[in-house]
Amino acid sequence: MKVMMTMMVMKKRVCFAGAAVVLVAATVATLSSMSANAQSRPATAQEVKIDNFSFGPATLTVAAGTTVTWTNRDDTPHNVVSTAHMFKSKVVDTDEKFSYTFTKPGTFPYFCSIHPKMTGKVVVQ
Ligand SMILES: [Cu+2]
Repeated sequence: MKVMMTMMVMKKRVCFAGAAVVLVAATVATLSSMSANAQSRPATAQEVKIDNFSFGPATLTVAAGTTVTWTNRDDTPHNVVSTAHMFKSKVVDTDEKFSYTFTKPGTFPYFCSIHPKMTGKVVVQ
C-alpha cells in the first residue's frame, strides 16, 4: 500500500513537470511569433526623446508613413526644426510633444533653433 501511494505521488510529479514543459514551450512559441510579427510589420510610430540637450536616438530610421513624436524629457524648453524647412515645432516645454509624419523616403536633418548645437536626423526608407 505504501508503495502504491509513492508511485501515485511520483506519477503526479511527472505529470506536473510535463505540463510545465508544455506551458513553457507554448509561451516561447507565442513570444517568438509575436517578435516575428513585430519585425515583419514596420512600425507606424516612433519616438525621439529630448534629454540633456540632445536628441535620442540622434539618427532614427523609419519606414515611409511613420509618425515620429519628439518628447521633451529635459527641464529646458526645446524645439524641433527641419533644416530643409519641412517642419517646425513651437517651443516644446518639459513633457510636451511634437509629431510629424514622414511620407517620402530620404534623410531629414533637424535641429533645435534655441540651441543650434542640438541636431538629429530621421532617415525614411
Ligand atoms: Cu534646445
